[in-house]
Amino acid sequence: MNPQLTVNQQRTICSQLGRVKLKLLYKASVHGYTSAAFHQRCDNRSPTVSVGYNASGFVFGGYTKQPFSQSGQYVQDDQAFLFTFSGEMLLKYTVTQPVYAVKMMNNTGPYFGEALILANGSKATVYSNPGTYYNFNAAEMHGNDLNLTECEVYQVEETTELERPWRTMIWESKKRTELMESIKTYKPTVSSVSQVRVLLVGPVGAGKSSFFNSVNSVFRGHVTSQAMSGSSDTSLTTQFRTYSLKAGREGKPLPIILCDTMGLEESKGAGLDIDDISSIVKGHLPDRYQFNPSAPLHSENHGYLKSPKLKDKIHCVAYVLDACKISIMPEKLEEKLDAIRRKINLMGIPQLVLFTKVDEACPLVKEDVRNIYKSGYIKELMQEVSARLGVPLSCVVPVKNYSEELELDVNCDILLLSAVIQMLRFVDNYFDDFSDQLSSVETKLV
Ligand SMILES: Nc1nc2c(ncn2[C@@H]2O[C@H](COP(=O)(O)OP(=O)(O)O)[C@@H](O)[C@H]2O)c(=O)[nH]1
Ligand SMILES: [Mg+2]
Repeated sequence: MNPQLTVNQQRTICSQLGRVKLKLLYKASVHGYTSAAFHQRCDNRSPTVSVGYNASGFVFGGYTKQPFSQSGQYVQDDQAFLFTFSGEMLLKYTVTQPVYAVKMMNNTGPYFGEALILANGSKATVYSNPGTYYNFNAAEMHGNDLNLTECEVYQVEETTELERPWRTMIWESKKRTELMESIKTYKPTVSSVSQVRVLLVGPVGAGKSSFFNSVNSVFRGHVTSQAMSGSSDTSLTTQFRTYSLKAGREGKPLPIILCDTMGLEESKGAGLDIDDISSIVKGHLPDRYQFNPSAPLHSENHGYLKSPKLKDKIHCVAYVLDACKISIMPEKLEEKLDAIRRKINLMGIPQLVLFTKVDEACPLVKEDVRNIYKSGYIKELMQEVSARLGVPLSCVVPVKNYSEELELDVNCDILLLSAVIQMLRFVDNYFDDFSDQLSSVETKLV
């Protein structure tokens, strides 16, 4: 179930209500425009934001802190308000007689004063009567278009702050220097490999390219964007790219290469598929390999490496997932990820989840990245991603990539660098297993 409110609109509403987030409870196009469906999903829930949408493009509704019911009574709420969006701006119409703020009727959707009813009488329509307990201008609020194209009710949830962080992090610039140093001086335990390869896999727009750019920026000392990033519905990256990180502008290459792929798309035959990933992981594809979603890979294709060495293979897979989208992840995508994960498991490659956009997901984190392990909400989301993907919670690492900012921030850097360190630890595990296997083969040969 996808919210129709954009992330920006949700944020704008939340900014009126404190450190909160919105959770979609009821969506008329999914559950029906009936009062029964509305009450079944929304009764006893509070606070809520009810939203109507019409074909003229208006987005409007009401907020109440009182739980919905079917008592037939008015309920007092001095904080209730109606609203509409004017462009990106929220226009608020506060309740004029709080005793009549909300009416708890069993035969309608959300009912504010005598002023506004959404999904009136189990129909996709609005009842609008400016002035009765709320003052608003009808043309401004909904353009006098009283037919709904959608109606949604969201629950307002606190983003809880935990008493103690659940993972320890040191947020000091000395720590950043130490982390950078350990990455620069990292040496794979297998001598034939000088740079380890980490594959980034995830849906379009999850932040794969941004992660490479962000880590590269940390080492450059300012924000850079070498890998094309941006929002687009289908994959911007259609080539397999391997990006070597550098220790500074003219510095030596770091011992880690991030491999950026075309995005995973939920539909079959679009985006990266499981066989492509398998070829990448086995080391068959060269840098700049051009994907063609409609034609499968072929060993005769240009540049295909027939007998890749250990150094060409992938040594760790990172699933890049957007924290804001985890609870609305389409089933098809979940299935695709599941199939990939099984395959990678069989190959014995360590896997982790890079959990991006934690700033967008949680106002506490947006305020200060150091709240990352204090946010109860982020913890819940990380638990959810762990359960959905079947990876242990200890394999989920949150990051905030650089997206709009021009200057580096020491705390963001520390979070990004910690993710890289985690990747290197996972790679070490892989090489450990690998040398164990090698030595058992040698023993057998002897
Ligand atoms: N706020 C925020 N935005 C991000 C983050 N990571 C990526 N973005 C934005 O998300 C969009 C898609 O990112 P991109 O790296 O191109 O995704 P890709 O398709 O996985 O390579 C871009 O507009 C980025 O600026 C993040 O951690 N926080
Ligand atoms: Mg990309």
